[in-house]
Amino acid sequence: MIRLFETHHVRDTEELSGKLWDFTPMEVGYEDQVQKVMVPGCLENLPGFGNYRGYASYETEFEAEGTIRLELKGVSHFAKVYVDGELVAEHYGSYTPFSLCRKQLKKGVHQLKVEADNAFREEYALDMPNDYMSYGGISRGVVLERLREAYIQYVHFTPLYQEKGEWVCEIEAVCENLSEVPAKAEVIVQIAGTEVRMEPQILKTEGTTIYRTQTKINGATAWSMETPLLYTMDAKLVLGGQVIDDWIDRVGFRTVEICKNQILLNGRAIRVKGFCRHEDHPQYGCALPVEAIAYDLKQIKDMGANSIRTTHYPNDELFLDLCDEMGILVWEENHARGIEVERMQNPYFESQCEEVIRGMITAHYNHPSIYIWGILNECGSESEYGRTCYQAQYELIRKLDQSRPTTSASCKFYKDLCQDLPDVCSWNIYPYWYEEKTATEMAGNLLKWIRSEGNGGEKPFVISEIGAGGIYGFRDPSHDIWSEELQAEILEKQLREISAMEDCVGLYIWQFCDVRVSRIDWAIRRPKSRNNKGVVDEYRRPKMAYHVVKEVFGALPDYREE
Ligand code: ADA
Repeated sequence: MIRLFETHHVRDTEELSGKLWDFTPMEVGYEDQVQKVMVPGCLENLPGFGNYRGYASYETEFEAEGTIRLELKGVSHFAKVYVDGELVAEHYGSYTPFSLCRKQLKKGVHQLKVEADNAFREEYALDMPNDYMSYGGISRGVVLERLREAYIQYVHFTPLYQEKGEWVCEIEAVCENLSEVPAKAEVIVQIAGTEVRMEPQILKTEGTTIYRTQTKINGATAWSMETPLLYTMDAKLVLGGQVIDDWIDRVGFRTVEICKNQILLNGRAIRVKGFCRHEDHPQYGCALPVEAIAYDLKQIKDMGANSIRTTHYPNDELFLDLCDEMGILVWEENHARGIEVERMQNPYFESQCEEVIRGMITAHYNHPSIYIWGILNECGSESEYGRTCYQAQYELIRKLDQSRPTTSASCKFYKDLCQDLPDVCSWNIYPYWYEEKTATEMAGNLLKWIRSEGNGGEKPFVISEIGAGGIYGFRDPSHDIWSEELQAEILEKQLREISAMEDCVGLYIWQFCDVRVSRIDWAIRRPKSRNNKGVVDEYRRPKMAYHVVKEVFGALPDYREE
């Protein structure tokens, strides 16, 4: 499954994933392991491939004639794509989609081959052994689209503000002409009972043609945590009086603003009760089927949480579709965890970060659940060089999206040089676990510093990680380290102390479930080769901490004024 709804009625699309592909490992020692595997899926979850690093090839066939577009939603870490034996695309970036068009295909059956590489290489600046597992393979869906002479690349919808029951919105449609001749075309968008006809334009033969308009939409109900109402936005491309393409998405009418030290959703100050979540599962790796994602979200809601931070990369659109429907606020972040200044100076680092940001925002722009963009978790924000990267990336985000605030989770206590740059100051703290101090002390002192020498001014303050380790089933009356008892005890203190802080928008628990960590560098310091700070274990079995979170979060309203 690619999305939770039909994205085209006019364009002829076919999911190429959701079935078995021919799989050939390309590394030495695996020659006899040629087999059929399910796509999407993770390499490491195939029997005998738990620690595979390197290239592997995936092949399938499709039928087509004329112009096609292939969209791959996620291949880790690097992909080479071949159609009928010809290399037609290369892409680095495990967590963002990419696409390619081919013209004049002869009628018949065609071969698609994807070579995926999950090795750690110098030129893959964002992937390194880490406190999570960077899985390999075709981990998200693959779609084939049969196109006509032009098509809609995407449509972005921005609800700006509401005025006497009428929403003022912006619509931007980006179209590409695939033919050799310029042609006049119109884009007509149906949304919430309103038809928006965009000024006809000549579709250029080089590059894209952009349609933009501001429009008023009457009577739409706002999207919120309690009423996550979605509307279908159906855009049609009309050429010579004929509808030749369409592009359908779901949107929500809502605003996100910063007002002094608060984050406002539709004008109301929110209280963030969140979880950090990795895409990780012992059976599926990062390629969780939609049913498993939905189960995670059910547990998260059951504990009274209202937000998820997609640590530490952009997530599958199925996850975002579910969050849109379930009224869960999403902090979506680019792909970078713990990259210190030396590695930030890798010649590929900045361009690869920017590529991920571009891919993430372009693809996920319309999801009403995303209320903030995050970048560069715990990277080199204490250095002048690091600051130039933070600055460039915030600028890029603001160019691509003015409707959402920005942030970044830091751990560079009293040394961070970047607190003036984002809209929200976010900090990862581990009182009672890595630090002896109380949460009140740690967060309080930090906040004082942010508001003064830290240069963060009066901005909203969020605790972006807080938590403690506990191994499922290890019960110990003396509350030993790694016991469920100690984890529950620490979390309770952390949650109660942070929630009592007036000048703090809220917190994200590290983390929802236990996750596998890299064998290199990390497994040695993590029992069971897992980061065990989940409130459920890797199989989603609740630990004692689950009930503590449910009690504390359950008693706290979603908005701060209540
Ligand atoms: C960091 C980091 C997380 C995780 C966590 C931990 O703050 O952002 O990815 O590694 O610490 O468990 O120590």
